[in-house]
Amino acid sequence: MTFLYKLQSCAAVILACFLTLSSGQAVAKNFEPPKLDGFNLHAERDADGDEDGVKETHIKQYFNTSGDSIVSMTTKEQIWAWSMSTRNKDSGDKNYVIRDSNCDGQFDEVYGLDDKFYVPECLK
Ligand SMILES: [Ca+2]
Repeated sequence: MTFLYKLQSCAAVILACFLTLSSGQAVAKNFEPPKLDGFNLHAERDADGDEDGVKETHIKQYFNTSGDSIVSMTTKEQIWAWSMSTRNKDSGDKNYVIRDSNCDGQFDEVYGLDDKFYVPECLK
C-alpha cells in the first residue's frame, strides 16, 4: 500500500465523516471544476434539475478513454454543477458532484454521486 493511496483513503474517510456529521448538508468550501483534458464530448440532453417537470438544465457528458465521466449542468447559460465519476478504485474519492449554490461562479458545495441536489434558486 503506497503512501499516496493511504492519503487518498484517509481523505475519503474524512470527507465521509464531514458528510455524515453535517447530516445531509453539503460542506461549504470552494471546489475546482474538473479538468476536461483528455475528455471528449459524448452526449448532450436537457433534464429536469428540480423535479418540477420542466427541463431547464442542459447536460453535457464527457468521457475519457478510461471510461471516466464528467458531466456539466447548465441553466440560463450558467454552469451550476459538475460531476466526476471515475472507474479507478484508487481514486474512488474523486467521485463527486460540486454545485454553485448562489450563482457567483464558485462551486461551494460537494455531494456524493447518489445524493440529491437541485438547480440553485438564483437560476430559476
Ligand atoms: Ca425543472
